[in-house]
Amino acid sequence: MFAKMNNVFSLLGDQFSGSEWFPQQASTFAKENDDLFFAITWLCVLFFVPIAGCLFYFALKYKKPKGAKAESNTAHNTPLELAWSILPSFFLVAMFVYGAQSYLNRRTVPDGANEVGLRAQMWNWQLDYGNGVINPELHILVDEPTKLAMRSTDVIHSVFIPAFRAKKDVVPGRYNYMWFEADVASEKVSDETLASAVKENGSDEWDYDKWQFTPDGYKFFDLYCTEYCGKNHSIMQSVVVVHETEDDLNAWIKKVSKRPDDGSVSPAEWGKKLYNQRGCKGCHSLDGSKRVGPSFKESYGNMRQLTNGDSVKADAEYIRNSILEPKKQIVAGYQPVMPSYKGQLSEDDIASITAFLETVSDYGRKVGAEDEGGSTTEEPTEKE
Ligand code: HEC
Ligand SMILES: [Cu+2]
Repeated sequence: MFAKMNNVFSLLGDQFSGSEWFPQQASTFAKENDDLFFAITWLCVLFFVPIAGCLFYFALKYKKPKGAKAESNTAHNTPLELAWSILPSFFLVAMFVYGAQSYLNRRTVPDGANEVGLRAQMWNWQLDYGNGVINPELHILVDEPTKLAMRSTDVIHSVFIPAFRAKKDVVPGRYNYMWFEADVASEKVSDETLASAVKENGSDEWDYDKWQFTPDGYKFFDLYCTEYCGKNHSIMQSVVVVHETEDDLNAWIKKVSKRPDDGSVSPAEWGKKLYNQRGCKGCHSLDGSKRVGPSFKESYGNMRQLTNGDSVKADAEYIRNSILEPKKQIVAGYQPVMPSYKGQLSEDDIASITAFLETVSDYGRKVGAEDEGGSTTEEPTEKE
């Protein structure tokens, strides 16, 4: 009977799950999810309309004039009452069975699923592809199950990929997981389109909203945080790229894994990329404004007042320590909330970030411009 009902649900769902209502269906869960949702919705409408209709009809029909005596009516109709109790209960049981089946399916990861680590933190996503390769974008394979092994470093976040109809909370202090199987691959835009977008976008942060494809030229699905997690919750977004072949996926992983050996990307450029991609940006501005942490405009080369009363110069060593063991030296006026990046950034990454910080600090290389005959700048320590 349930198999038959399934067809009915699917048919009902098909009629009403117009693509204008919901985002594209791009995973094996999507159709089942939408069918069930619309079937239940329309079933409820089907019951609601006659019930509400009768309510109004009887209210009017049996309306008594003011002052009339109310009379009790205990007559009842057993077959009628049995019918309207038992018949709807079949629908309720069916809803439960299909809902439970669907839920259990989502909690049971198929054997051999590809695993990607996910770390949520205020306010960004870090996807871990193993071997120290971490990137804010989620890249997976089409027609293969992917399992996300998820954790949070601070508060409760929630992963939501609307096109996959997949959503799960990420809770600090425990591992959680989810899985899905994408069945629509991301298209790649033409090389010309990509080249002109890269040129127009400039070297800085990539504008995903504007281009609707990634800096590597892939169209993407959205990934959101859907659990309010603080001030910048709304920018806690990323993208999912579905690759057609394993070679294509591996080529991408290789490309983002580290600074190219050929020297085509300078340490400072790489450092800037990491600043944008690895969550630093959410807490550290470049323009002097105070976010959760101090602005990088006043970090490198500046004298730092610590909460324990010490005063240290923010040199390369200090910056390295700040990144690997942020809780050891806390800058006065800030909370010890920076997560450690131990094991997440290579030595070259840290050196690159340091090089980048040097270029953006008022106390860094800008000042060093003197040496190259540039305009004379004040002594770093005199600036406030
Ligand atoms: C959740 C917010 C948060 C994130 C994300 C974060 N930081 Fe921090 N960071 C802080 C706070 C708060 C401080 C000041 C307190 C302290 O010293 O720990 C700080 C301090 C620092 C300092 C010392 C700055 C100074 O002027 O003394 C450096 C360097 C630094 N962070 C680098 C980074 C880098 C690099 C990243 C990214 C890879 C990063 N931070 C990510 C919050 C954050
Ligand atoms: Cu969040």
